[in-house]
Amino acid sequence: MSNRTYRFTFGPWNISQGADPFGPVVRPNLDFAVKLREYKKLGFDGVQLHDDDVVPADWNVDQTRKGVANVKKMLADEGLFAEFIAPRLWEDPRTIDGGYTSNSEADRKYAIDRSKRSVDIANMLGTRDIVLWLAREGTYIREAKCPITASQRILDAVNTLLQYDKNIRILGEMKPNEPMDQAYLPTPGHFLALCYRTIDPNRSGVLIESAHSILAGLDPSDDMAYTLWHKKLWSVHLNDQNGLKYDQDKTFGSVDLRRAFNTVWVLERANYDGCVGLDVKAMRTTKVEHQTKHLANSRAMFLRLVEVARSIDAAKVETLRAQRDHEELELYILAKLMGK
Ligand code: 3MF
Ligand code: MG
Repeated sequence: MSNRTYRFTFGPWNISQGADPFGPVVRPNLDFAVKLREYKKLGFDGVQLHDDDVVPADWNVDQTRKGVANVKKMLADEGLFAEFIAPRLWEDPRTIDGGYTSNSEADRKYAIDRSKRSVDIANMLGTRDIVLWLAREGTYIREAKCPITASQRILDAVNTLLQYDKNIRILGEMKPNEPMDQAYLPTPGHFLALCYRTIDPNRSGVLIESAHSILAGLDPSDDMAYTLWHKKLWSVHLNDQNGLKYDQDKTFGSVDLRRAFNTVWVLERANYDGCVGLDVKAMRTTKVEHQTKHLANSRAMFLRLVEVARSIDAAKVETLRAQRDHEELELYILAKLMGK
């Protein structure tokens, strides 16, 4: 078992105002600069960013260059690095029915142009990773789009970006539903298959979010193990999820400790060397003075589970496996999780 240290990251959207579809904000807005000052205090090393977390999407080239330079300095002053840029393609009116898979040619062009601009921002901030959460690439009713054409359009979009910049990497962050009823390429496995069809499979991989796998009825640790085996797990969004409902982004390990343990154990055994990203939301009831606790707690849970994983007696596990004594193996793991 390794003794390496992990690099922790999260996105500024993880310090939020607590609005939900049924009620308004319950905490004041914090400026980006104020959020950045929290990172190191909370034990984090880097920042995950949407393109418009950095600069507004409608700024021209010159404004964008100056704005990005300003954010680059803000990050440097805090001793933080930018992990990735994700084009936020789901809020603009032109992507109401998807970007890459929209039926409108003009909307598809907007989505591609905005994604290319995200690549430019990534370059200026010194990161080569572009994350694609394909939020609206799906349908509310099956008949709304041609699913066969949609697959090709997503591949074309990824290829266009790989072609646009010969250095960047594309990481698909797949989620089976929400906001759409059904998303195209709903799981990491789906995107993985697409990676091998791109013009550069070596620069095509995945980011796996625990809650997204759970929403697809899959185990996040198995999803991660499979993509690690492909050498294509380049980032993670660790969190937790209480069953099949809206995407909850709960504190890592808070619902199913054993599932979280298995996630950490897999990352440890595979020598995962990407960032440990957390995509977690504070509960709506959280007071303003506690609004970053979910981040600190998720990180602490991860590190506690690393300790547990490193304390597992691999020889004992092998013996129990060979004896097919899964009852004893289960008790061994449960006892470890209870600190016994
Ligand atoms: C939605 C998500 C997204 C992505 C983010 C960065 C807003 O379920 O997980 O969070 O993580 O867009 O890719
Ligand atoms: Mg996420």
